[in-house]
Amino acid sequence: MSELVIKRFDSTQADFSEQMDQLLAWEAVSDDKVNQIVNEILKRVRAEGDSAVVEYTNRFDGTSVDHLAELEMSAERLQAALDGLPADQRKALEIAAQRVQAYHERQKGESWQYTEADGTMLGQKVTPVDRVGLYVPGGKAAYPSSVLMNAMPAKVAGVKEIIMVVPTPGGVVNELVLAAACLAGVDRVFCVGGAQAVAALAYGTETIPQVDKIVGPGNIFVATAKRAVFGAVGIDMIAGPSEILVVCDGKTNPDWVAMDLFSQAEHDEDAQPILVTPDADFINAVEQSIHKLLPTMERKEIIEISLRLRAALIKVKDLDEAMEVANRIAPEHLELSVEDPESLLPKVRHAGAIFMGRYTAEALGDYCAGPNHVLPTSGTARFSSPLGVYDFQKRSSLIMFSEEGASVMGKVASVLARGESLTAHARSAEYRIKE
Ligand code: HSO
Ligand code: ZN
Repeated sequence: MSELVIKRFDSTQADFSEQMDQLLAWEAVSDDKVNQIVNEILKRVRAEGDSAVVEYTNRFDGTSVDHLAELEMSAERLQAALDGLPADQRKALEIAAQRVQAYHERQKGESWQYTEADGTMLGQKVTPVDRVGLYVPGGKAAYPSSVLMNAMPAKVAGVKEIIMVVPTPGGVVNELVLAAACLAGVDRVFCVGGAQAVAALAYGTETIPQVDKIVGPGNIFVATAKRAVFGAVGIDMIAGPSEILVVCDGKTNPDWVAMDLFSQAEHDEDAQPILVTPDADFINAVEQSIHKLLPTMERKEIIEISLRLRAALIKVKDLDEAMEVANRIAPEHLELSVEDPESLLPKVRHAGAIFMGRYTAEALGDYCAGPNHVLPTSGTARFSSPLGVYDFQKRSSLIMFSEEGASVMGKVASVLARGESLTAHARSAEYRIKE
């Protein structure tokens, strides 16, 4: 392959703004062929249930089962996966789970109500989603940490049942994924994947129960299926490739910054690692570190493509301008690798997660800091938030009028209803007006 060249930008260049647009251009793939295949799968699973799921799973994952029940992992099997982990893995998973739980406990929304002078009561009642489906990818992106990050907030919210689906191509089961599912309190696990798994969760089959919301990442077939079943069930966000933006004052060890950029680049050839700094020499230093460290990386092929395609080293005037660039990009992960991160914090408006100070490697957030690692990507941090307990809670409005309140507000409602020519509304309200 040709020499690795990483794009460099300078905010003083006249076309800096257009260059940024190009850098950030990311088309969420939507493919007619994929849509067609997915629609066919959804239709068949909806109509035929178990037998269609079995057929697709045998075809795509190379299994040979007669009944879907054969693809369910028993509770004992999940426990055995947890018990079979090497001690250090188990300990690390437990510490991570504890910290994720403690963090998410604080996110729990509570019901509230208040009473007006005439005795009328208003409020909001918070309830969990009843049943959640958790999609876990097989193969290259099977992350036990993601099982924790998706399942624990649902648990904390009080979701009664979590049904996990995970493809096991060639019958290969990821023990760490099962162990994480056990630890997080996942109720049932089926070894099915793809659009057929999403369809089964959305519509229910004889064996797989219908859920109310489907969360978790997946390939283009899974993402397309999730989009298609939205409405019949809730879904979480559709995640794009991982991103990291490091804002640095030039005083962090350049090897650390290079490795932080690698840490997201290694997820995916399409991942986007960006450095923004006012220090031109530091850009050179980080680039040197990149060239020095890249050959030592296990996933160097993936990292290199990500660096080549989507990375950028951006020189700005000062840290204030760095924050403007960061807000424009609205990155999934924002590292403030500076002396005084607290002074920059008020300037951050759009970021999925903010990692403050030189010691705060983004990787800690991926595993064990406590906050969720399912974060808005592709600039969607402008309007959305990390996956959280609130995604598994719903709110119902509470209204209880006193006789007095019904009379006073009945007059108001009546006027408004007649303005809309809705006389049943008006008369319903008027019945309650006291003479
Ligand atoms: N950084 C990923 C999450 C993850 N990292 C899982 C390691 N394992 C989300 O962007
Ligand atoms: Zn990661």
